[in-house]
Amino acid sequence: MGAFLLLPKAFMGAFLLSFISICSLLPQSAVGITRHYKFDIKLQNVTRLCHTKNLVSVNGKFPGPRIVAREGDRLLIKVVNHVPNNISIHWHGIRQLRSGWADGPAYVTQCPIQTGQSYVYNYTIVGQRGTLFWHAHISWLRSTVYGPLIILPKRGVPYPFPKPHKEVPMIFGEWFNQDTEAIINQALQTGGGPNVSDAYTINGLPGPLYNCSAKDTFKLKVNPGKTYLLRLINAALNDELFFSIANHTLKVVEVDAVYVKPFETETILISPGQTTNVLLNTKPHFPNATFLMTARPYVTGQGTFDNSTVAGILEYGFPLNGIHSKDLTLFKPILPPLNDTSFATNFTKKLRSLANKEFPANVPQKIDRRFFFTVGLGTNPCKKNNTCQGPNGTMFAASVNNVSFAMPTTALLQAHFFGQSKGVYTPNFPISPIIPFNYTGTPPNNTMVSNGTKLVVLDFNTSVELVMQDTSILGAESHPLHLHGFNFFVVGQGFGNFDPNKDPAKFNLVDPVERNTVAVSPGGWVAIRFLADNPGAWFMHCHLEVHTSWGLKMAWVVLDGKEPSQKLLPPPHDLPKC
Ligand SMILES: *[C@@H]1O[C@H](CO)[C@@H](O)[C@H](O)[C@H]1NC(C)=O
Ligand SMILES: *[C@@H]1O[C@H](CO)[C@@H](O)[C@H](O)[C@H]1NC(C)=O
Ligand SMILES: *[C@@H]1O[C@H](CO)[C@@H](O)[C@H](O)[C@H]1NC(C)=O
Ligand SMILES: *[C@@H]1O[C@H](CO)[C@@H](O)[C@H](O)[C@H]1NC(C)=O
Ligand SMILES: *[C@@H]1O[C@H](CO)[C@@H](O)[C@H](O)[C@H]1NC(C)=O
Ligand SMILES: *[C@@H]1O[C@H](CO)[C@@H](O)[C@H](O)[C@H]1NC(C)=O
Ligand SMILES: *[C@@H]1O[C@H](CO)[C@@H](O)[C@H](O)[C@H]1NC(C)=O
Ligand SMILES: *[C@@H]1O[C@H](CO)[C@@H](O)[C@H](O)[C@H]1NC(C)=O
Ligand SMILES: *[C@@H]1O[C@H](CO)[C@@H](O)[C@H](O)[C@H]1NC(C)=O
Ligand SMILES: *[C@@H]1O[C@H](CO)[C@@H](O)[C@H](O)[C@H]1NC(C)=O
Ligand SMILES: *[C@@H]1O[C@H](CO)[C@@H](O)[C@H](O)[C@H]1NC(C)=O
Ligand SMILES: *[C@@H]1O[C@H](CO)[C@@H](O)[C@H](O)[C@H]1NC(C)=O
Ligand SMILES: [Cu+2]
Repeated sequence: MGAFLLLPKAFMGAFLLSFISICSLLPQSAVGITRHYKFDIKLQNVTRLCHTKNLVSVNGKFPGPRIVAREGDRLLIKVVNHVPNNISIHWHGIRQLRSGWADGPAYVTQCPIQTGQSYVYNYTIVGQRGTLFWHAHISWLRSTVYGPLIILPKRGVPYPFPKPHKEVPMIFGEWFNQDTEAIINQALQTGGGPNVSDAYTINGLPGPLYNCSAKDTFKLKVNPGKTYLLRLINAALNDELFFSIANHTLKVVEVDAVYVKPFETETILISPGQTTNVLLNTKPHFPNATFLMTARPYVTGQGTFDNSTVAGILEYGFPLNGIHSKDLTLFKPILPPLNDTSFATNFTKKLRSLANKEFPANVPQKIDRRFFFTVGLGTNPCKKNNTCQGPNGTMFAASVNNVSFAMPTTALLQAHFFGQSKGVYTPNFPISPIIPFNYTGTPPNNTMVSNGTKLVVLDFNTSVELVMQDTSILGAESHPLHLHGFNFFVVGQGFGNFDPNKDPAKFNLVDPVERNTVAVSPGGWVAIRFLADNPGAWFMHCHLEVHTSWGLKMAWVVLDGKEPSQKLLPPPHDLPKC
């Protein structure tokens, strides 16, 4: 009966009887429907900050179209490539149970879709509801090719919080005046750090704090005394972001499409690859003021970065009584300092799974395999006989356990599925650092990384514990690590070197947050657990795109189980070829 509360009062009165009859016919486990989308990858002229850029877009939209589905639905998304670039699309955070061919990272689960070609991504949303997003997963094309992916609960199933008056996706991005493909290609040539963005954006709009940008401002028009669900998504290329709304409190209710124990905060921290649903209760009466909603980065690295601030405007829509909103007092939020690791730590500590009967936290309690990975930057020798622009004339690199991942030229998943891994990858990714050192102490003299296309192979249903340790080799830095194909539980986090004797005793195995992207603390570590119940080849990488480009990535292969229902399905007939 609780479901009645979800309906607006007028609706309830008029349709109570028919609602009851429909409800009784529809069991909650009703299978979903199939939803068809078409993504035409096209070039589109977009002007921001007085710069016009011919950028890669989906259906001529920037940001791209919104996908809305329900838990249990099947999605069939036909992607047609009309641009000169190769493309592939990733459905970030979707589990892709047995449908790994639809995951999307180029050269991992598929060859890219070439110019003039198309591919139908075909997958079912199983056991997930909340906010996710989709984005290009090749080179830096996700800088303009991204959009929200919203999964509503099954029909008739309420949220575990009061039904909001309205739901509003807000997707953060980074705007570059220059072509981002040129930026990363040049950086990989010179070995130096790539140029930083010119602005941050909310729903593609930089807002009034930039030159020539006031007309490109995201406005959220609200009524007093209502609850709004803001679906926040960080699609920025290289920056974690603080976000706050002046004079309003946010209640966090979900991250990465998993409900959390609600808590209130003035400011949230959101890393690239993460999503956060917050409830915004508007003021009970028209406040005679407007409020900025701002975001700017949380920065731990040593390089240059975009320290600018994106702003949107929260505007109370009525009764204006002849007052123009521009005449109202405008309040600005105070965001934490750019380097506020104390805030970041306190915020992430508050995130806990609901862990109740309806939404249990199925944390693996018994562990089959343990892994310890260092993550961080390093260097490669300068290939040319001149000097490169990385540290001391070298080239910037990044690695996991000192292996800088070399992308194959054919997709890992095909190589695995057809038993043709020879010459594509080797199954010998180091389970711990080959040469242990003081990871967060004085950096070692030798900063050079090794490279290879090395994978970890896991048996089906292996329960995994992975500790990821930041290194201080070129400065301690926060790295938002994203795992494809799984959610994981964040059972522990700390600073300094992980202590395998002392730290596990402090793990939270009761209600740790469950998510798909977690930031390794700068100069610290994070411990995650997951059950390898999804056969396929699964990418894991830093979601700061610059670090991914430098090699901070690796992949897992999860073998088929014995039962037919535990095996990867064969590839679709239209799977792109390399
Ligand atoms: C974008 O602008 C350029 C230069 O003005 C023009 O040549 C081109 O046709 C435009 N492209 C689109 C897709 O509108
Ligand atoms: C989508 O995948 C399912 C499961 O493999 C398959 O049965 C179905 O035919 C596919 N649909 C299309 C349109 O390819
Ligand atoms: C907004 O917050 C500021 C600073 O805390 C306060 O001075 C002001 O009165 C508040 N305004 C409204 C309309 O809530
Ligand atoms: C951002 O960086 C520029 C250039 O380094 C500096 O001049 C400016 O003060 C910085 N702004 C903020 C808000 O830190
Ligand atoms: C609302 O604000 C405007 C501008 O700050 C002011 O002129 C006006 O008197 C205010 N009205 C009320 C009802 O407070
Ligand atoms: C953060 O930056 C400020 C000003 O740049 C500096 O004084 C402070 O020591 C820094 N804090 C940390 C934790 O690095
Ligand atoms: C973080 O929490 C600690 C302990 O509660 C507190 O001392 C510190 O001030 C908090 N930091 C921030 C930035 O709120
Ligand atoms: C760089 O190497 C090329 C051959 O690899 C050689 O011809 C050239 O003279 C070298 N330049 C310098 C400045 O050493
Ligand atoms: C660069 O060289 C200087 C002097 O040899 C050394 O102190 C520094 O640690 C080196 N930096 C890196 C990143 O290797
Ligand atoms: C590692 O280096 C840090 C910073 O210099 C130091 O505090 C710590 O004691 C060192 N740890 C070990 C195990 O040597
Ligand atoms: C690193 O270099 C310093 C100075 O060149 C030297 O004294 C030290 O022995 C070196 N350390 C190692 C581990 O090679
Ligand atoms: C990988 O390492 C080998 C051997 O050290 C080196 O020759 C090669 O240039 C490296 N490849 C890349 C892409 O860094
Ligand atoms: Cu990183």
